[in-house]
Formats: sequence, C-alpha cells, structure tokens
Amino acid sequence: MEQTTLVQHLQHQQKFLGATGEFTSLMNEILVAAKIISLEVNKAGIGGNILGVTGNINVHGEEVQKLDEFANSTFVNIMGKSGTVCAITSEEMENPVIVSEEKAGKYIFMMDPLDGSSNIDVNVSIGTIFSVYRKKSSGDSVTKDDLLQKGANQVAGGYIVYGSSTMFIYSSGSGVHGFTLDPSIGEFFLSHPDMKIPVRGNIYSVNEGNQIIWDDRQVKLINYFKDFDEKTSRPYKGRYIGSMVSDFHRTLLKGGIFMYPKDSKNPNGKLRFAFEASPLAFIVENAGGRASTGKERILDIVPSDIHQCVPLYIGSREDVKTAESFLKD
Ligand code: P6P
Repeated sequence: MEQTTLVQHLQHQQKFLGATGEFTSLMNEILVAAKIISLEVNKAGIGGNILGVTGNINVHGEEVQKLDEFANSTFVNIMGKSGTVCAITSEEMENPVIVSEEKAGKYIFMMDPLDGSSNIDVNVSIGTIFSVYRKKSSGDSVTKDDLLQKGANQVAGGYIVYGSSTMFIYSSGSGVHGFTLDPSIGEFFLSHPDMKIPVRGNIYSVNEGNQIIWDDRQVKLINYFKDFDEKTSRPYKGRYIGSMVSDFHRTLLKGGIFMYPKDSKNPNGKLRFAFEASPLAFIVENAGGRASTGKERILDIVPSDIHQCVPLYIGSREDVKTAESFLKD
C-alpha cells in the first residue's frame, strides 16, 4: 500500500506556495522529538526511573513529573537546534527560551510538552500539544508582541497522542491530517487525511467533580445534556479521561463537546490559552468544529500573558453553540 510521510504531504500541500522548506523542516523536527518521547513513554515503568515526580512545582503550582521535564528538554534541544525557530515557550517554563541569532529561524514554537502527565503512572494516554507562529516584529530581537499573538495568527497547530499507537495530528490551515507512527521503521505515515468533526455529537466531556464550584449556567448546561429528548439524541453519553489530548482526540473523531469551565477555584478556567486551548481550537475549526470560552471565539483572543488561562468549550459546531446559548449574556 502506498505510504505518505509528513514531508511528502507538506511538500505536496506547499508546492504552489513558494515555500522555502523551513516550515517543513520545523514540522519534521517535531516528529523527531515525538519519536524520542514516544519511546520513553512506552517504556515508562520498565527499569529506568523515568516514572514519578521530580519534586519540582511548575508555574501553575502543579507537580512536575520526570517525563514532563524529559519531554520539555527534548523539544527545547531539538527545536532550538533546528534553525527554524527564534523562541520557544512552554507550559513547563516560566520564561521563553530565546534562540541565539546564529541558530534562529523565523518561527515561534509554543508547547505543552506532555499534557495529562498526572496520568502517566496509571498508563492512560498522554500527549504533546503545540502551536507555530511567525515572528512578526522586524529586527533580530524577539518582542513581547511576537510571543503574545492572536490565536488566529497560528501558522500551524497540532498534537501528538502517545496511546495504543502514537499519532501526530496537525493543521496548517488547509484541513486537519493525522499520521500514525510505524514503530517497526520509526516513520509516521498519513493515516487520517482531511479529518472532519461531526456537526453534532452525543458525548459531553467535563469533570463533574467540580459541579459544586460551577455557576448556575454551567450546571443548567450539563443538566441539558443529561435530559431525555429523542429529537436531539439526549441524554448524551458522559466520557472524561482527564487527559485533554485524549478527550479532544475522541471528540474530534466522534463529535460532541469537551468542556473545562471557569469555576470559583479557577475564575479564568484551568487550561492554558497558548499551550492547550488555542492550538486545539485551530485544529477543531479546520475540521469544521468550534471553540470558545463560552462567550468569545478562542482564536480571536490576544493573550496578555504567555501562561494565561481560559475557560474552554470545544468540539462539534452545534454542541458548542448549544453551550454558548446557556453561557452568553
Ligand atoms: P482536572 C491535565 O493536567 C490537564 O491539563 C488536561 O490534560 C486535562 O483535561 C485537565 O488538566 C484535567 O483537569 O481538574 O479534571 O483533573
């Protein structure tokens, strides 16, 4: 069977765009890091001491797992030497890494290096989420505005899910495409061309353990999904893995809605705009879906801080619109 690699796919996508190849090279370096991390994730628990916590706390007050740090340093080293990026921001790093001028390229790389890492020790799928932007400012130095760009400015958004198979899903604005790693030869091949999310699903995904700290509108919305109504396929099924990449991947494939609402503990939500909400919003919109804070389109947001959090409603277009009808003023 004819197999298509990511590089072949990107070259076909860009052949009329006069691309310089720098973007293709950047994306290929992401795959190199993904293969290295996939190997570590899949042998975690066998020998080595890669499981467990480092004893450090990240900027969000969360325990840093050893694999978090491994994933972060793997991406920083590989992307930093790729010659394609001038800055790297990460959920695991308070401040950006600015690449030295002789190694710098024209892109900015933002990532959650290993999302869902609290699930590592219980063998639940985890993932990497990333965004690529162009440096906007002229001159050699990277400015604050370069790092705090509107979500819609993304050149590409994507994620890698380290699960029963390792998959790489991305969009560069021309559809959403999935590649699956063939571990026997260490290459990713196109397995899910031009992915589209169902217009409406029948699954809602949220941590209902937070119900006591939600506002009334959110409680009413969840009760709507649980009510009986044959016309709108309700009650919906409840599914929540607690690893966003896995919950999102299921939503992309099967439809429905994933939610992480604001609550009295997290008045701006828990998920990070730059490293979680924005890249997945870019993907879901390119697959025909919708992503909002409940009031505002995620991709219209211009963040004020690289670690800014936002409430997130993401998935099938009609299901997110239903959520907005309960949440908008
Ligand atoms: P909670 C993992 O830490 C994460 O950032 C996402 O992967 C996941 O969706 C969410 O937090 C889970 O949060 O509060 O439900 O445990």
